[in-house]
Amino acid sequence: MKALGLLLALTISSVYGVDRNNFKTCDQSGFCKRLRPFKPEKSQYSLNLDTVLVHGNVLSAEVVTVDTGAEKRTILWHYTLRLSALVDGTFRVELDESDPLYPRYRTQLALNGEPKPDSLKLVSNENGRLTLTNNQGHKVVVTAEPLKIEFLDRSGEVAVVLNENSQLLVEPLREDENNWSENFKSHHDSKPRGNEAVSLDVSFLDAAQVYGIPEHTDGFALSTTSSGEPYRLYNLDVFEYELLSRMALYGAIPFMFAHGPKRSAGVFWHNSAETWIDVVNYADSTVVSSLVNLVTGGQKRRVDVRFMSESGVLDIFVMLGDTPADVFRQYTKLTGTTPLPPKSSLAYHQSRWNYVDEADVRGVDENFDAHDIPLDYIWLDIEYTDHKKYFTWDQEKFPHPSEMVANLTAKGRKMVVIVDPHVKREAGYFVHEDAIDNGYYVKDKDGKVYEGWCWPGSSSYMDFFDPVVSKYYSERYRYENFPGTSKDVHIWNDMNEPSVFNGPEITMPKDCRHYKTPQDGHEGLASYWEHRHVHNEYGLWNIKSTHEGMLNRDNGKYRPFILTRSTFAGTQRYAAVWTGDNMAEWGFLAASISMCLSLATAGISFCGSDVGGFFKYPEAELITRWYQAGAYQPFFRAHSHIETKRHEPWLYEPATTALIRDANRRRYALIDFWYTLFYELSVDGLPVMRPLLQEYPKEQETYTIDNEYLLGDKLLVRPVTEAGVTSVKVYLPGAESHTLWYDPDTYQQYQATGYINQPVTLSKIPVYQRGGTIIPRKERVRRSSVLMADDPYTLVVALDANKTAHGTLYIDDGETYEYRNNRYIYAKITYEPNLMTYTFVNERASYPTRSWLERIVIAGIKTPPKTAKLHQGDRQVALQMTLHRGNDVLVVRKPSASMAQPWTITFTY
Ligand code: NBV
Repeated sequence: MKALGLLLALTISSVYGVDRNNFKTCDQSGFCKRLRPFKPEKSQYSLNLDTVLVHGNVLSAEVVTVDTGAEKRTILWHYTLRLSALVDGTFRVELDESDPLYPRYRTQLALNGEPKPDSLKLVSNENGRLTLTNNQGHKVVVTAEPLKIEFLDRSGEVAVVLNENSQLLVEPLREDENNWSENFKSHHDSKPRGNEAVSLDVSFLDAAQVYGIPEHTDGFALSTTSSGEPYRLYNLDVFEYELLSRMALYGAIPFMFAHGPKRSAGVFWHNSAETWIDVVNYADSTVVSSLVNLVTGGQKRRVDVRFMSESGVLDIFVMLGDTPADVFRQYTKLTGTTPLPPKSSLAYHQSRWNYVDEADVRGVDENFDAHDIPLDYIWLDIEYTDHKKYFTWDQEKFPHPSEMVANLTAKGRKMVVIVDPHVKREAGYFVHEDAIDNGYYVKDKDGKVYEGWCWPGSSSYMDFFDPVVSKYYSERYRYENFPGTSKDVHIWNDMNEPSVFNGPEITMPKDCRHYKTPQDGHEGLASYWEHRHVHNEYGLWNIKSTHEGMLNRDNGKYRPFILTRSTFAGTQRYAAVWTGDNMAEWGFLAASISMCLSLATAGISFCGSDVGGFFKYPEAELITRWYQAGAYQPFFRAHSHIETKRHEPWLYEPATTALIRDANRRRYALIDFWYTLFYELSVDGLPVMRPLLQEYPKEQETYTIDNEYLLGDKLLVRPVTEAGVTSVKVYLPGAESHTLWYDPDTYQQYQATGYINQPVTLSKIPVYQRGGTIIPRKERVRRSSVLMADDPYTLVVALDANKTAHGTLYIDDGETYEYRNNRYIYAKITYEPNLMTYTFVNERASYPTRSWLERIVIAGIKTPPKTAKLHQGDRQVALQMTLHRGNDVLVVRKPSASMAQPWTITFTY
């Protein structure tokens, strides 16, 4: 009964919208309420200059808090400060108690290994100030009393300041008789260790805006929080989440960057506990001018932020830019980048809660063929399992999973199945029995197995923090343990915030206990971590274990594809992400852009939203626009709620189906472009889906644009997110550098002039190829991307004002790690009026692709060449050319060069 009631509450609501009562405001979150008003005139923290030691790349010193109210200097508490210089202009500041009562939690999985050191030199120690430099020409000035740390850019200007507003705080752990417990609704948090919050203010000088700290539905540029709630980072399953909100959502990535005409800078708050962040942008009209004058002397370009976390050590990375791209690179240096995904995962995915049985799956698969719409993956949601027991199948509805999968793979298609982290507590269910027998579950505050309520009913949760549990869980993905799966069955980890229907804020109680590596002398409270310390990285432990399992099931041969809902810093190393349970409303289509942009800058490029919306039924225009947008977003999947009317592409009027087909075909024609972008992401960590300010950091109009974006530095995309419009405003950046933009369908050329009104019809959204770029296309769209592997290429050369262009192309087998053994091609393609070249960046690498060059389209040509000749090995062939449009588009026909070898084409005039 209880289950049914909950299910009804979760699935049926006449009025859509979040139930805010389920989630804490800052005032209802003990530490946020306690810390937010903390704005002392003077910081209590001061550095003891006699203790300063600089060794290697680290400065260490004792920091004490002094009672600023007392007549005599009274020391309250002792801390240890570490300031380290890391490569590429990154610094790290750590502050922990010198002798804590219990060790404080240090986030474990966010960093991709130990950060690489730079040198740190102490240049001077005078008048209570230490000046240090790294190898890159940055300076750090540490003022001892009160403690303040200033980071100077290469030109000697202060870029970032820590503790300028005296909000540094590390609450010492105390042995106390006090009862620290807190209540929220009917939930009690015993808080056995008492208060242990950490907080720090960060000032970004000369900044026009700050961005990041996903996941929120607020815009890409963050807003001033003084008159409302702070931004909250706490992974939560927020049912029917709302737009333009700073409430917590599924993901929590404590990375933020600031940008202004002078420079960019970033910070990474390395903490996995519940975190709230205040923002004051002095340029906002909501900030009273007396405050602006007081703090900035009337200088409006400055943003102050403040991080407040419930527990952990204070650990912050400061990234000194200079440009947005520099900061993104610095951040992914720390937390890792996205490894190359299976190529097919960049194609189109069809999902629904649920495709109900094997016949249903077959029907969906066949309908895509019948309607000539390409498709790579069909997804199965929770109903495929035997009563929500993951790693099993419903024997009645899915009696032949292997055959079902084989039927798909025969067409070059694949499958994704869901595996949630909650485990059904049912006698006889092997996962549960193993977990009980071996103590694999997370424990409650009293050390007994924690029991929550989720889809299967009574559930418990794997404690992935224990390496034995992670290994056990990863082994569930072995083919022999999960019959019906194969290398072509990939995994969706949902509900991994974790979602607990009857828990506080629909998640796990904070006083639950997790495994901690045993250490001598660590007993009682020191022998486990509380869920409070680790909450935001729980999902990351879940997908890490899944990833390991998927790698091992093939002895490391094939690349796994995983989709996760919960995110933390570092998620990009394992999984793609989607924006969760959105709604079939125009606002959610728009939000998919700002949310994915924010995630992309925080390292997670592989992002998309449920195309068409999860809740509610999308009318024809909305679903059309959503497919058109999704086709240009990294993760492209339609998905919907179990109770919505089915809305697969062929269930609309033929005209709408045709528009959807066209949108999908556009994606497939560009599949090699996408794959190349993801290869480049795996190497440089830079966003695939880019905010305009990344490529045009000096253009101030770009600072708040979040309804259009760039794919790499090549395509500009402006999805239509408004109903019934016949034109949209588009910003074409690059006026100063005389940038040209081309419509990829008509090759019409646009000069960058800032905003234009672009007429639109229902047939497509505005997309522009930047002049100076070359983009690979495959014009023969087939029913899946795999079937297009050997197809020929068209290269679209869009000329810049100097009549030149360049591009890249990545080719490999699309699914294995053989590229690590040099079995790939990464080609540089350049065009100059006399010469076009296709050369391999890594000459030792090769791949025997059967693809060939079918056509070159050169747009923006003024003087057409008279002859063109292909040179490949010993072959020389005169090529035919035709002129099109107003004679400014040249097509070089059938060069027929093999793409497995370099080639050149010479032109004469
Ligand atoms: O597994 C069912 C759904 C899934 O379809 C959706 O994509 C997830 O975000 N899941 C959430 C569970 C609860 C939905 C109300």
